Amino acid sequence: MSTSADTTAPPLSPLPHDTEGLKQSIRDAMVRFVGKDPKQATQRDWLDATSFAVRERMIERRLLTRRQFDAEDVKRVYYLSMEYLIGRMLEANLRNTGILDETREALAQLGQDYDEIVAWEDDAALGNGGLGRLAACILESLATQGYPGFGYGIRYEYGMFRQQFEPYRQVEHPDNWLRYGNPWEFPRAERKYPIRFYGEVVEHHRNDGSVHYSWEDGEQILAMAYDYPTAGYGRRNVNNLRLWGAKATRDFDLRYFNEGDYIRAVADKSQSESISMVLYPNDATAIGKELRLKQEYFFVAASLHDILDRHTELGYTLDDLPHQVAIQLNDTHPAIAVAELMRLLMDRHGLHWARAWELCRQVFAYTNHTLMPEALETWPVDLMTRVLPRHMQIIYRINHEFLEMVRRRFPGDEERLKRLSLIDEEGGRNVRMAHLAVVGSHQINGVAALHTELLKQTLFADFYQLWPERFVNVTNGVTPRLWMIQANPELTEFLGEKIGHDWQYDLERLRALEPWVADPELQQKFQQVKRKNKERLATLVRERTGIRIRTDVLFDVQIKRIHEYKRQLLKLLHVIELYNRIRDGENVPPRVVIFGGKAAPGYQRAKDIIQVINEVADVINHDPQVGDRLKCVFIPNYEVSAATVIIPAADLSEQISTAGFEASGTGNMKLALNGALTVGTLDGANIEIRDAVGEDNIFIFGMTESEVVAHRARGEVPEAMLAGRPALSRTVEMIEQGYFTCDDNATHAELGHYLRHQDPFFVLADYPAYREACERADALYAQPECWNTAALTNIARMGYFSIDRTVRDYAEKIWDATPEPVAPKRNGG
Ligand code: CBF
Repeated sequence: MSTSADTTAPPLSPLPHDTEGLKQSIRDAMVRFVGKDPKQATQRDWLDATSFAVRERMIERRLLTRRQFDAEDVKRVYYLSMEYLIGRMLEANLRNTGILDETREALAQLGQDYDEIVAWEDDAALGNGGLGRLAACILESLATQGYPGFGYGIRYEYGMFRQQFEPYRQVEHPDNWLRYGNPWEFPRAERKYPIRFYGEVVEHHRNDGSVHYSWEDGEQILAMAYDYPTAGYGRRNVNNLRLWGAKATRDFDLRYFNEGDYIRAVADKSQSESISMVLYPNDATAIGKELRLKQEYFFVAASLHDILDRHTELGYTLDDLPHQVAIQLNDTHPAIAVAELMRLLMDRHGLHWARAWELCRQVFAYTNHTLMPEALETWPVDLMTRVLPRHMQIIYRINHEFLEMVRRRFPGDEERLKRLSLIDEEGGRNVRMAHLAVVGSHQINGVAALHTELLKQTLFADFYQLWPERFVNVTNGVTPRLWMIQANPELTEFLGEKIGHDWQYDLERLRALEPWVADPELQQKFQQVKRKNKERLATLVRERTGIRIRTDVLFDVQIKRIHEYKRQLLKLLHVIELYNRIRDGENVPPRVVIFGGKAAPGYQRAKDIIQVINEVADVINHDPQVGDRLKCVFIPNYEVSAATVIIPAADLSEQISTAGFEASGTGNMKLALNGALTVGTLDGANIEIRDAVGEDNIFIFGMTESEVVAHRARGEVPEAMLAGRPALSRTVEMIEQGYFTCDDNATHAELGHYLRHQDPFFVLADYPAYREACERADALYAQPECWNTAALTNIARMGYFSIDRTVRDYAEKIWDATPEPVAPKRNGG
């Protein structure tokens, strides 16, 4: 039971939430916090002043939430994630706090245009793609449903790079999102923890014969907390996202200052602060850098220290940990937490191994987000021993005890021991972080049904055999607050008129739309909404690329990270074939094809794909014979705020990864929720989307996961797929012969060669089925009533893919946590 919760704290005086009150707060904030006379203020100043006014109201609720949690003995859920892809905060916070309309009006009365003001905010892009966006959705849902759930991560000074095409190839520019300060964050100078790296482990022998270890010397860096309040939608709960920034320790500074070496002191200071400087821009590709390992340990160590401090400050004992604390490891990135918690419990709190291990295992759970071997982190033992010597010792001991247990269950099975070991002995010795996460967790989950099955059958088959009860599936979801209410206000209004607003809190209630999906009047309104959204997107396209697109044709959208397995090349081959058919005089249904997504900077193949798409697009878009029958656009710098414009305008959602490779996908859910029909493989959550929306309302094509495995085993040369397929052969030849390039034949030739001779993700093998699926889509689009019925059916049946269901699944299957909604005060406010 919590003993130190301050239930006697004086009540906060509520701030007004009406237009007049907000107007006053914004004006005051302009003077008091921004330091400007409203007459001289710029639009960015208005953005800041408005943010401060909203923040005041959020923090009031944050304190109430905290007081209630402290008083009520709640179990807290901590989400440890290296990435949070949040996007812009002002509009999200206004919406969730319930004061968006009032603020819009307040700004109007102050002579400001709300839409122009919010557009000044930089996206908080502290993540790469799906994994980081999922983390942001989960935090929002935890608050919305009233769970005591908190995020921990890194306050990167530079987030995801800004992508430009110069002129066709991706060039990365730094994302200095904090350069003008950030009105949303609360720096907590008092929450600073020293984090050690390097040094040595000292053994202390006690009188009773026991041995105690301490980790000493090396280098210390401070982790300082920055808090970002996270508001629940339609609730008073406001949770917290705590991001850690690196600071040099004072001792560290003083050493060199005292030696008179000012320059060295300052240089070393920034060197140590570089830990939180930049997000690694990789997604499902390998990373292996000392700095990355240090980043991982840095945020994990600070978070665990903070969690244990809070736990004890609230009066709980270490034995209470499993009842009060659940820690979710978002992928392997925070897996070092298992060794760190062991270290803290033993070396700092004096627990013996067995008890510490028991507690650890009850507290941690691990989410796996990928099966791709190159994306599963491993760290060289030498590196780990140097950077985190005590942790390496602990990992050895965990491994030893674990392998002893396996030996007892499978005597003489040396191969199994090698497969299961936390240390990979092949090709240099490496610590397998996924194995550490599995062994240290009471539950392991995949993020879609197929993905979890594949985890059990392939990647973690040996672990599954040991502990089948630890493996559960939690299919991903998306927040309807951002991906519907904010992104698609017209559709939100349209739904409100027809079925009310309950779906905003319980997405399954969209089902109420089903009886009307074929209603002509409703369909007409839906089409009007889509058209408006297409116009909005056409403006964005014009502003970012200079290309003008029609809004009365099918919008075919593929937006996601650029990766071979996601198969942007499959779409590109289709685009080229359409181009050829138009030039051959065929009557091809018109369409606009839209790509968006970033390639990891070191991923040359992905960058080649971007370049070639841009070059193909340039030829098509300038061909007078094609005109506006086909346009191909690659929107630069795809980010959350751009996604909120692209997704509501889409008709066709491209989810065309090679089956067995996309863990889940969440773009597939966002697009279907907004009434786009999916053309997709039976991969990731596409399978569950098909089950939900029905075979007739989705265009499924291509090899299944087991067919892919069989196809690979046959070892056919990709080129063989071109035999008897003249249109496809012509397309590949055009690429390899440099038809679309003026000055870079080599890249095109190389890509053509890659398709013909390597094609590791079976683009050519799946192409005929893909083209046929696109034709089915065209045929349906030519019948607007049928298309609209299918689109509206998609919307009506997407309830399962709400992040709220996902979070409830985690709470029930993994965390054993219950919601604690903050009660409204009797007099409102
Ligand atoms: O689970 C969220 C997403 O994570 C990834 O983006 C990842 O980084 N591993 C996967 O690629 C997606 O399939 C998944 O939806």
